[in-house]
Formats: sequence, structure tokens, C-alpha cells
Amino acid sequence: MTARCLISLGANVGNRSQAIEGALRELAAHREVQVLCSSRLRETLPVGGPFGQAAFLNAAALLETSLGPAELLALFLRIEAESGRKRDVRWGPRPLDLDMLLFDDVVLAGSSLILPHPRMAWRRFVLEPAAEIAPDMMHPGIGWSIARLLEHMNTTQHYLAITGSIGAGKTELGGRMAAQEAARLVSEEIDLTQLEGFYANPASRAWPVELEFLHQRSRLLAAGAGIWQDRPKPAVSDFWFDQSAAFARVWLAPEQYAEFEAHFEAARRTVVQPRLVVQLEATGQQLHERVLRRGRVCERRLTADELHQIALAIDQQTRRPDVGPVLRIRSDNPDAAFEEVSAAFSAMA
Ligand code: PH2
Ligand code: MG
Ligand code: MG
Repeated sequence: MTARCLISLGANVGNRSQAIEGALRELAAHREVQVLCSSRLRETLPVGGPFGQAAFLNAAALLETSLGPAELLALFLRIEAESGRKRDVRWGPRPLDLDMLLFDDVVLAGSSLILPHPRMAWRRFVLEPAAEIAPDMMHPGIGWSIARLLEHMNTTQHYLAITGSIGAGKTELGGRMAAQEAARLVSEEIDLTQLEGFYANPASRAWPVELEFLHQRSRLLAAGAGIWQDRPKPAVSDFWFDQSAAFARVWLAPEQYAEFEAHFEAARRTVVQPRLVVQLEATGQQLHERVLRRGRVCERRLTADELHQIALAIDQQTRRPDVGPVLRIRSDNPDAAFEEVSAAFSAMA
């Protein structure tokens, strides 16, 4: 039994091409590994990590192997170590980096190996070489091929949408991102007085409120609007268009939701789609504490269970087959989330 493994290679210290080509030779020399093909080398700007590090050379290769994922990883670590690689600074300079992207359609969330590679879907320095040699290989989590992931990068704008339940920290993260990246911040305005009446009696007030959110989001993201066409500038929004459907599923009666869904699907076809969705995750308890702490009068009736239901509905929405890459990240460490999202934003440029 053999498996096909798509890998990414990178180097930004020392003789970069020699390190990458040497690694491919060493892999090919292994009794249980065949290198089926490899991409050309491309120079790429460093993404994440310490400021001022040197440019990378990146490539991808397709392997056939009778090793299992853990054994193949051990081989990668040995080859990396032989190149002089030390593992200290996250995303720091390295003479050689070998990453498993896909191993057949294995999905694995171990402490030393995650498959598919958790950041591959929005990294241009990964997708471009990978698409050169394995365009039809499928990403088992997203259900898209490598070619489709790259096509998504190339046909969407440099726009990142942040989503999550109430109190997840969407606006705070959006503001930090836009400031650091000199991106346009697309932000919703929330009518707190209207929300006060709504949370006091969700059953009777949900319909106009959900429809108003939908319309506001449609206006802000209208594909024909000047802000998306005249000066195409990177953008971040503190909401995601599709979260409208998730909130509506929680607050509307089922018959109302069926009608809402028709409006939602029609409006969705008219808006700009993000290149990447960031989903801020938190437990109902964490969300509830944050909501109480920020002390908006209108929100004081929300329960931990309601906040959790919204988080679940959003999670379900992100798993729709036409959504594309989603960066899921815990919201309880805002600095770590910011670092991760910043790196993703520059990787997808
Ligand atoms: N690898 C990283 C972090 N940043 N940037 C580029 N351009 N190329 C890489 O291979 C790379 C990176 C983590 O391994
Ligand atoms: Mg890497
Ligand atoms: Mg690595």
C-alpha cells in the first residue's frame, strides 16, 4: 500500500536552492519514498515571524511512499536537522523547511502533525508551486482541489472577513488588522436601541432586525460599489456576509427562516466574497463573560446558551461547500489571534 503525499519546501538561509534540491535527492534516495515530480523554485517574500528576514525560495513536490505520516515526518525532521535547522523562533529564518500538505485524504489533528497542513489553503507561496504539480489533488477538509483554491485566491479581492458569535472580539481584531495592514476597515453599524427591543422579545422582533442586518451587509459589500472597484485596496470587515444566515437560523421561527433564506441566497450573489474567512471561536461561557464585561444594556439578557447556539450556527455556515478557506482561531488570546491573522493576511496577498 502506498500513499501520495504533497509537500512544500522552503529555505531562506544559506544556499537555498542547494538545500531544497539536496532534500529532494535525499527523499528520492530513501527506499520507501519516490519523488514523482517537483515544481520549479520561486522566490517569495517572508510571511510572519521576525521583521526583516531574508526572502525564501519555495517549491512543492509530490511523493509516493509506503511510509505512514508519522514515519515520513520523522524523515523530514532528520533531513531538516542535517541542513542545520534549529527549531526556536516560530516562523523564523530556516535553512530548510519540509512541510506535509496533503497525505492522501488523511485528516489528522495530532500534537506533532496536523493534516491537511492547517495554513496551506491561504498561502500563495504554497498554492502556486502545488498547483503546478498537483492541481487535481483534493483538500479533504474544504472539499476543493488545489487548482480551485488557487483560482479562489486569484479571482477574489484581498479581503478578509471576520466572523464569530456576539462577544468574540470581531470588531477589536478588525480594527487592529486594518490599522497594521493599512487596509480598509468595513464595519457594521449596530442600532443598540433596536437591539434592546429585540433581545427583550426575540420572537416578535427578529424578522425586521435580521432583514435589516442583511440589507446593511448587502450595501456595505455590494460588488458594484465604488469602494470595491475604483481603488482596489486590501480590506477587512468585522462581520461576514454569510453570518446573517447563521443568526437568522437561531432567532427566526423555522417558517420565517425558509423565507429569509431566499432573500439571503439572492443577496449573497450580489456581494463581494472574501478571500479568507476568520472564525473566532469561544465557549458560551467565555462569550457570556465578555458580553457582560462590555456592559451594553441591550445585551444583558443574552444567555451563555444563546451565545453558544449562535457560535454553532456560524460554525455550520462556515462548512458550506462553497465557502472556501476558513481560519478558525480561539478568541481567548487576542495577541496570538492577531499574529496568526496578520500572517494569513500577508500570505494571501
Ligand atoms: N514558511 C513559514 C513562514 N513564512 N514565508 C515564505 N515566503 N515562505 C515560507 O516557506 C514560509 C514563510 C513557516 O514555515
Ligand atoms: Mg512551514
Ligand atoms: Mg515546517
